[in-house]
Amino acid sequence: MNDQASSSWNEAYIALGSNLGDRAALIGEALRQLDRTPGVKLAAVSQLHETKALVAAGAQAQGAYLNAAAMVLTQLSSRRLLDVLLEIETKLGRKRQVGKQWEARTIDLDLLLYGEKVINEPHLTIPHPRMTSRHFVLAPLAEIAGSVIHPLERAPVSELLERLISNSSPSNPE
Ligand code: PH2
Ligand code: MG
Ligand code: MG
Repeated sequence: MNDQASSSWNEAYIALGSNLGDRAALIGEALRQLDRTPGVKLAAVSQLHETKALVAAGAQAQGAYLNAAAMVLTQLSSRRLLDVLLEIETKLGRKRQVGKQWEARTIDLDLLLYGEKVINEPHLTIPHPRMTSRHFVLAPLAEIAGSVIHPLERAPVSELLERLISNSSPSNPE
């Protein structure tokens, strides 16, 4: 796709998560920083969902997450928006270590959807490849984007959530 910032406003959806520090304050601050970014307007935010941490098989249990979803209108390209998300994560104390993608984190900002675009690049895959299998992503997202169509599944987010719930074990809903 064209990487230039265009003057049109595109709808993008972002997943937020935190399980380290003052989780609600960190999510609130991430949303404020997003809204303050030139070319980004915060348009909708879900409730905060407290969710059991999903960890790698065999890993130690972690503190519960707060998860949320947000919709922004943006003039930034998807790559530029991803850079903004990474910058905000760094400012809010996120430490990234190679091979530790399951560590507890102060803030995680994942780009889920960018309009109806499908992007497969080394550092950017849209739609987010794991969003359809994660209750902690789909449940907040369905609050603000239930009728939005997932461009690969060709189904609305509310239906993806229903499918996931009916296929998952009741003892482990997240
Ligand atoms: N994010 C992860 C790994 N595990 N578990 C919950 N409940 N919520 C998350 O946002 C989450 C997770 C990696 O990004
Ligand atoms: Mg992430
Ligand atoms: Mg994540």
